[in-house]
Amino acid sequence: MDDLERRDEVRNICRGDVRQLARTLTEVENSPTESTRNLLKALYRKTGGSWVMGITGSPGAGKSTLVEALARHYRKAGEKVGIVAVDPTSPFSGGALLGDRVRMQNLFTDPGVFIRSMATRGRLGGLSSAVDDALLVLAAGGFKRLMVETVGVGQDEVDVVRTADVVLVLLVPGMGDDIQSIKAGIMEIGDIFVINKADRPDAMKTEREIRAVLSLAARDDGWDPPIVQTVATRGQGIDEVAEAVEAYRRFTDQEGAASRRRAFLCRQKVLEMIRDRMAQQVVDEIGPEELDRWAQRMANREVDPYTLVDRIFERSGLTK
Ligand SMILES: Nc1nc2c(ncn2[C@@H]2O[C@H](COP(=O)(O)OP(=O)(O)O)[C@@H](O)[C@H]2O)c(=O)[nH]1
Ligand SMILES: [Mg+2]
Repeated sequence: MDDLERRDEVRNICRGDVRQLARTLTEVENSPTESTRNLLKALYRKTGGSWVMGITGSPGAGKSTLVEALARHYRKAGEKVGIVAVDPTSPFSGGALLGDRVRMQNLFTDPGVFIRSMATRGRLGGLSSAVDDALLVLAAGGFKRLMVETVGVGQDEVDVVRTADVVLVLLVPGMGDDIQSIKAGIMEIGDIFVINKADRPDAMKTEREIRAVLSLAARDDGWDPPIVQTVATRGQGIDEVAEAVEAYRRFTDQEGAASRRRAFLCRQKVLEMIRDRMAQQVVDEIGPEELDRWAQRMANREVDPYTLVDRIFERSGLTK
């Protein structure tokens, strides 16, 4: 199939047609085919100028609430906002209290906001390529201010936000030891730290703890991650978060760091796509049952993984 056959879809997406966007996002999430790739190729040429904010933190930290408040902030400035929530507990995915949904309703009916939730299951190649493609579709739809919400646990989720243009790590007061234990995972990917639920006691203490952890390792790029306190439910501190985000954007643009970082991420992405596509090709070639049989033999220690991969490569014609 070539681009021509999907020309109407491309046009609809670029017009920001909500139903078309929803359909295409489902296709991208579940079963991207060669035809999907052709569509994405056509869309890629229509994108650019979009900017991705990754928001991560523990379940219940207030990520969705913050994302919602930020969405309102950017809407006031006339920006179109695209949101991808990778969070099983997200109100966006319908797992929320009724109150949350009622609160969200005017965002849902605003055509300038597109919210999509994504499950952590999914296609071969994993979550981050599914999210990347979803963001591409939204960008083509004119949603230039993009936000991705993920829980800050699990490598998949961390990988997803890692590729964002700016990473916001959300913490709540009174985490204490938690900050120590999560620091290995997400502390070093945070460009901005948000202490949400600052209406609770000990927000200042938490800020000092974060400061202490951050001071252990200076960043290569010289950026000193700001810490902002918010009460997302009341919209407090949201302007400050947005200001910190713009400051970081200016910083990375100025240093040329943004384009270096993009080039680095593009390299990662290409390698990842090669891996995915080769893996898919191999699975298609030898068949999933055969793969299962080999895996069982390996589990029985009848074959070592090196020999196994050699054989599979031979079988699928990948060895030169
Ligand atoms: N007290 C207080 N509660 C908040 C604040 N922000 C969010 N919440 C509540 O915390 C709960 C979890 O919020 P949610 O945004 O769903 O968290 P997520 O799991 O990180 O997306 C909800 O009941 C929110 O209303 C805040 O700043 N202060
Ligand atoms: Mg959430």
